Amino acid sequence: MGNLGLASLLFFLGICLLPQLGSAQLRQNYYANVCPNVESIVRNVVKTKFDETFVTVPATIRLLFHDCFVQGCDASVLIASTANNRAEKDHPDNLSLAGDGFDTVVKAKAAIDAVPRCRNRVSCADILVMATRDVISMSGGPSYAVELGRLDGLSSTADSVEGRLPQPEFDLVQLNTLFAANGLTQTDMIALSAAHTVGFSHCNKFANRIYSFSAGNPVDPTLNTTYASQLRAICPQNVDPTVAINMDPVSPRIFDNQYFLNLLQGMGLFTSDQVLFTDSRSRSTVNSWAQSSFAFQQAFVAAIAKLGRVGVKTGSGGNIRQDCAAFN
Ligand code: HEM
Ligand SMILES: *[C@@H]1O[C@H](CO)[C@@H](O)[C@H](O)[C@H]1NC(C)=O
Ligand SMILES: CC(=O)N[C@H]1CO[C@H](CO)[C@@H](O)[C@@H]1O
Repeated sequence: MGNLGLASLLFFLGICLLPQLGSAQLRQNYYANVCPNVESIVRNVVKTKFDETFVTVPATIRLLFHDCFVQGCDASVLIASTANNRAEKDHPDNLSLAGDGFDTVVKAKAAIDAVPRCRNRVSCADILVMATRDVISMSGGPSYAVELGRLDGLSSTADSVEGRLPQPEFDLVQLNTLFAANGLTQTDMIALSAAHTVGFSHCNKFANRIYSFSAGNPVDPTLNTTYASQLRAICPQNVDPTVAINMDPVSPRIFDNQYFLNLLQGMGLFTSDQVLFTDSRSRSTVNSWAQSSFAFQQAFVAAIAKLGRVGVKTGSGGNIRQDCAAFN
């Protein structure tokens, strides 16, 4: 190879590596030397918890999403509030952060720390990433390798949540804007939204679509009318605020591409779900993943790897917590 060839090769590599800079320290098998069995230790704990309750699946996945979108994937969402600090998890947007997600991480951390060489060597942020990978594959979703090497963050406040999480009333532009701020494309956003193929929602998150959509049009016209009446039956006005329903009414316990098939039928639960099909700028992606589970899985694996790189802490920006719910 001549000098010109070498120069252009280096230039090309530079272009390829540039976008990865902030997360260049993440890699697969990061703990191979310090805690070689960490992935199987986590998987065993997650399997036990999964066998106890299916809620482990959605609870863990949503916890990772909220962690990464608020101050980066740094386990800031796991910190408990104290007398002096109202932590991230106590922001009202956390309401369906079911306790089982937190419990999964705490139990996995205890199992890791029971192995002397592993004790306090694996970050809570990485445990959450591994546990999420495991619940997804256990519920029928894709299996994938995870990048590790995140540190745990040094701050967590309820105020930091403000404006960082998407709202169920969001339209396509609002969704794209927020995801882009986290380095994610529209394609990534659509793939990650399919996490709503498992889990629950409280009635108040979509009540506007079935009771008070607009003047003269109480029901959102993009909502399937049969589905709308089912939703009104389960969620009457003034319903008990703790009532929650499956977000995927067809296969609520399988991490599959049914989410997209539902959108084709007007059965997306939130405006932010249904808009992916009603807006022509995202419809073709929804159509193709409704047709191909494989194509969806490939896109999801790529997108969740990118999600895991958001705002990763390194060096003096973080540490490895001894207790995932408290700063050292
Ligand atoms: C695209 C914008 C998104 C919006 C507007 C949104 C909004 C919501 C809302 C309102 C709920 C119900 C919360 C409740 O009733 O308390 C929910 C649940 C859930 N979300 Fe999202 N979400 C979005 C994206 C995501 C992403 C990217 C993921 C993960 C990759 C995710 C995973 C989940 C899961 C698993 C649940 C069920 C939680 C449970 O059952 O405990 N969501 N989401
Ligand atoms: C509404 O949903 C039902 C299945 O629950 C389906 O048969 C019907 O085609 C859907 N309607 C529309 C307009 O998509
Ligand atoms: C699981 C969890 O931490 N839930 C908290 C969410 O925030 C509300 C207050 O907004 C708390 O009461 C919950 O305990």
